[in-house]
Amino acid sequence: MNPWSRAEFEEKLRAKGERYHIHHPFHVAMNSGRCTKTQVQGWVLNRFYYQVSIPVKDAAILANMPDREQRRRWIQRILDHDGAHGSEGGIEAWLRLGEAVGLAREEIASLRRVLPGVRFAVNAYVDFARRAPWQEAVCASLTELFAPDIHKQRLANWPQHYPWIEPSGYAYFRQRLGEARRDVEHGLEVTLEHFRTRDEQQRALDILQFKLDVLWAMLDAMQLKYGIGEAGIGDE
Ligand code: AHQ
Repeated sequence: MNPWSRAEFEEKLRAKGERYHIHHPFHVAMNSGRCTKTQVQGWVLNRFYYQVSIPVKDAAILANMPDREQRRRWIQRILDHDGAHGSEGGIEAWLRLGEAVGLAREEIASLRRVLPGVRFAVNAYVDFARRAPWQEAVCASLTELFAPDIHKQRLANWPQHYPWIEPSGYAYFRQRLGEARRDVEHGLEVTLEHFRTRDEQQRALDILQFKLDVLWAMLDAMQLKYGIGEAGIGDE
């Protein structure tokens, strides 16, 4: 079969957005104000494991990148999360989100309450990034094609739905808006360039589906534990 044109290939990648976790029942409930404080806190607590795993994942990809030009661009992702001269970084901003929803920093940072399903899904992503060719791991990060919408949705809806959340906690979503767009530019360039034959292009779509499943499975675990709206099973 003939490969898709670059435009068609990009279109197929973007069409995967219909399976993005913005459509997961937990996020739909959260962004329409139907989550309890416990459910929002559970989400922040569990997502922290994803946040602290991102720079580890990105460092694994960096180690697999032979090209200096690619490393110079990719290394910025690690600094965005770990912080660098002047900026506190995304991990610190997420801890502030945790405090803004009424959690203690130590409770979040300890990772004690991260659910098995969340840990399992995040570890699958990091392990994939460690052993896959670096271009495939870059392709997996393209779920961020759809991330600006979800950050914008939170910034638009949460203040009115959850007035008890301290607004300073929203800094993370705001800073990701610009970072995600810049990340995706690089990720798309690598992906459209690397996956050439029709089979390779299909492989790219399958990799993106794997990462969509990682994000979806995390929310499945949270929904099972915390429920949605009404008090969930195991609600403390
Ligand atoms: O805050 C997020 C982030 O820093 C990243 C990095 C990127 C990757 O390398 O896979 N993916 C990602 C995502 C972040 N936030 C998620 C959200 O829902 O807030 C979305 C997630 C993604 O779409 O992969």
